[in-house]
Amino acid sequence: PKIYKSPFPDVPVHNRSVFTHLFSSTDPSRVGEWPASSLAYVDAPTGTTLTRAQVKSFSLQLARSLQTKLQARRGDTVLIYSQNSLSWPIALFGSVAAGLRCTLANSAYNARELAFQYTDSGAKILYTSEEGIPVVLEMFKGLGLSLEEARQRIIVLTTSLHWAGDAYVPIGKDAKGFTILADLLGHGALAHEEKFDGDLANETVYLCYSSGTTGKPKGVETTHRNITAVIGQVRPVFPKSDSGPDRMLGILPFYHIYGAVKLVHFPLLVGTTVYIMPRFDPIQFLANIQKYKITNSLIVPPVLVVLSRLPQVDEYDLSSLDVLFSGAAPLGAALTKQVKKRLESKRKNGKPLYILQGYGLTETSPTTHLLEKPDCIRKIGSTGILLPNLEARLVIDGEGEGNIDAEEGQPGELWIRGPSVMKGYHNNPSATKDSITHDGWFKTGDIAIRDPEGFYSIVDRRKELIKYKGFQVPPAELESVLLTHPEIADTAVIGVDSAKEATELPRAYVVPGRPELLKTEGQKAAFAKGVQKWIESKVARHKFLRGGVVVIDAIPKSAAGKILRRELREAAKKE
Ligand code: AYL
Repeated sequence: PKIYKSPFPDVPVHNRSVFTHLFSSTDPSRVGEWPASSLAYVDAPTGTTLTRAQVKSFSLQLARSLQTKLQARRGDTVLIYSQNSLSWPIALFGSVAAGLRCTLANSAYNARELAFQYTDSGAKILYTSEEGIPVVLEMFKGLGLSLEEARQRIIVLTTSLHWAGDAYVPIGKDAKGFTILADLLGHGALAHEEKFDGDLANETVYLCYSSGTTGKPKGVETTHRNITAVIGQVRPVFPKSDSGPDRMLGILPFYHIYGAVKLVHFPLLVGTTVYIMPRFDPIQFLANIQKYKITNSLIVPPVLVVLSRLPQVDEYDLSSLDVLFSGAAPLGAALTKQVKKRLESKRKNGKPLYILQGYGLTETSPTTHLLEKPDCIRKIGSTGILLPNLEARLVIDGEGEGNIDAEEGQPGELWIRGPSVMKGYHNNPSATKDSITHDGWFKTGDIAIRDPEGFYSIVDRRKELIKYKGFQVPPAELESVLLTHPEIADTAVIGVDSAKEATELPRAYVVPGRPELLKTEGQKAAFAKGVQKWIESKVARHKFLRGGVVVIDAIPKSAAGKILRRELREAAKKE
């Protein structure tokens, strides 16, 4: 095979747990490499801060209560269901310090979606924000638990809190009758994280959900080594600002591996402060950049659309901004240029704005490729170079002759090997076997081209996955929901491109159960609208059928009964 190696020298891969790697130090005035009093996270709306020492201390306090009050044991799984907040990293690192694995759920999930992940991951304890309580209670009710039983499993992450002297004071809506995070702090602390005498580095620490190349979401087993490796691999390549320490604006959701690694873990390693926003809001985004003199932010392509159009962009001083880093979906060169020009033209300091790109997957923890500052114009549109310690192949299907490596410069399916590739899919050996070869190559399902200088571009997707604004929308899941509609006989879901919003939009093709009732175009359109509305009561927002519902006579399928998505996609492109 034709194996491409990273042009960067390998970085050391440690045999350590996530908690020890990030928080231990021989110097008591430091947490990891950084001063204990340095700010780790700041709540952007209120300005409340958490130092590195506080994150470590609160985590060890929580870890103790998880063990003594909630009887959590090493290997147990906890689920985090909350938008970003200062409490979020404490919940995560406290659980990790107690030896638990964390499964991270989309905070927009409804009770059905949450129940799937809670059950599939084998979680017991569940963290939720106040807003999430009704959904969580509905879920537990559906699982047959009494209110009392449900309460014993819930920890409420009050969304705002402040630090007053020695006390951690939550402010927030009423969560009476529930254990809140603050109740579990201040009852002593573990002296160090829970010990383990097994192969800790190879133990699963996180379970994010991804549909992979096909089917429904699956738990991705991310190990301690995956995480400590990937943050080390990113470190030498990730852009730094020229003007001193970076201040990062955190808008990506922490429950997605992109946010969890780049906003929660990586900043602790490299000494950055993260200004946390509960969710993306365009005006707050601009206001916070100005207020906190933000130097960089990780985004998804639709954020650039907002920055290219929003009139208020001109009202804020964004001159501190050094880097906007896009990932999770394709980013066009034209949009990149437009935003760069608009933001730079307003600057009096003449500083360039770097709009960079990265690529990765939940299964690769996630980043595998990054574009560096000096290449931002020269290689615009490229997702960058392979990170240290990684190897890549570009493979084409040899039609019966097995897998053949593409010629140099030709497209092929990107395969990745290295220490940041997941252990496998949780409880799903067959999906694991389909996606990781016996010699450790992970098949991404993306089609890429590598130029002679080693820059990769993603040109197509082989897998059925749809991406709405960076969020995964597994068509198989929407199809199974649609098939529960009494008037739908068959269905297929694909993504259609929206250049305007820089995203794909999920679209359903549906075969009506009683076609004789839909004779006129008007009747069909009304039926389609009805289905589009109906799905909104069944799934989280990012899965809404924004690309429309199309009534057709039959779904194109192969002889084996597989949906021919490519045919539908090609037809949609011609519209
Ligand atoms: P998942 N260009 C095109 N497609 C992309 C890109 C990109 N830059 N990044 C991700 N994708 C698609 O698991 C691709 O189809 O992880 C890939 O298989 O939600 C799929 O998204 C994976 O989706 C970074 C930059 C992480 C990006 C990421 C993406 C994590 C998304 C770290 O630095």
